[in-house]
Amino acid sequence: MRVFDSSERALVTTQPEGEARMYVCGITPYDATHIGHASTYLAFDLLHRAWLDAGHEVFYVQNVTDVDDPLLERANATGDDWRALADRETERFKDDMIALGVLAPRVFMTAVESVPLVVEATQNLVKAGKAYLVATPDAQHPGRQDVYFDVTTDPHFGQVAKLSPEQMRETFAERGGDPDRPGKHHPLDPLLWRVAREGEPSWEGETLGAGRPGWHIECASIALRHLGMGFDVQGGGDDLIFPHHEMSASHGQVITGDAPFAQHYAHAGMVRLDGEKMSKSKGNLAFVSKLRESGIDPQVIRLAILAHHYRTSWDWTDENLAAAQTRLDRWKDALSRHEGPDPEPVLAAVREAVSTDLDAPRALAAVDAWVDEVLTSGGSVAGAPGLVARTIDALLGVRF
Ligand code: 5CA
Ligand code: ZN
Repeated sequence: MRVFDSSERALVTTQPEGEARMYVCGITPYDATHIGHASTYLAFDLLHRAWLDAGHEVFYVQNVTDVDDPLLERANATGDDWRALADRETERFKDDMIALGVLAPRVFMTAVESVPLVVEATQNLVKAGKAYLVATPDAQHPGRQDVYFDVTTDPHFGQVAKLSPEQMRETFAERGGDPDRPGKHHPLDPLLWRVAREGEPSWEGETLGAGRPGWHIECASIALRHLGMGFDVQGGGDDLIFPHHEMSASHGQVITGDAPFAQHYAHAGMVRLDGEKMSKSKGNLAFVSKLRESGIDPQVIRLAILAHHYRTSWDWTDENLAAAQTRLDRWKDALSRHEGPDPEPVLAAVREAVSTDLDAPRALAAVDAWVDEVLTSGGSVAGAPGLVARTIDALLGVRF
């Protein structure tokens, strides 16, 4: 199984020792799942399937960031209870993933569930001098302190994204970081524990005081707990390369004194709508659940997404859906027959395409070519459509 490693900027061969271990960053459930999210999870679903096909068991872990600033802000803005919002959207996400035929992670852990892990890891980092306290500006509660991670304690820091110091600083500020917070030792130091603020949910933090987890330590703690160091693939969208995956890796490395956090880092490109990255903060969204409610077959949504290579950035349009519907209809027609041309080359071609950097468009083209042949000239191999259908089901997740 080969996949493009964003850190090495090259195609690499994954080499799981027995069970393959994968962590993919999950949703922040303050709104419904959009096509961009779905596209990222479909990419890693293909990796999951390719590993299974190669004979590996797969230990797949995914988190849910069910407590975070944007979620609390949304709940405040709409007068919703933050927990009800998170639960509702997490359930909707699961329904969407099931409908799209995504194989479930073995462990699906929420940020709230990870609190004890985060508290333990953060206390240990403070004790070891790898994390430090920063006073909060909260006049009502003088003396309360947030906890920050000291990035200079990790000799491997910067190895995931391999950005210049200027690029790191700029990207950190754009993606939720706080380079200018007074009291920090280094502008890039990320938050580990946010001490309780008025009106915000908080959890018991032992010596840290009540508070809630920072973002990167959430994923680092969950990955370490379930997968351990050196797991095979850390995945997510390419908006997470820096700072998120850099910081989670760094946390893992400093907590364990071991490296690397993950053998490989793989990232999906951003799906756009009207030329801009589809994002909850911008509101330019196509929701999977809305499309389903409007009667669109989830298999059509799946095929519409798989028509694009996962590393490209592409625009979601209605034409994508129309093309996928046409493709699905043709496939159904061909697969409902009793005979067809030799199916073995299609199986080989789909396997080859998926195991070479998850090249779904090439896999779809191989099936299209076989389907064209069935629909134009038939074919004489009895049971061929059955084998092709099972290939499509196992490797591409499209069921008939
Ligand atoms: N909870 C964090 C990860 S720990 C988070 O980024 N949540 S999210 O809801 O914003 O995104 C969920 C996943 O979808 C992430 O892997 C993210 O990289 C990916 N993603 C977000 N927007 C897009 C998009 N427009 N296209 C493709 N993938 C996207
Ligand atoms: Zn994450």
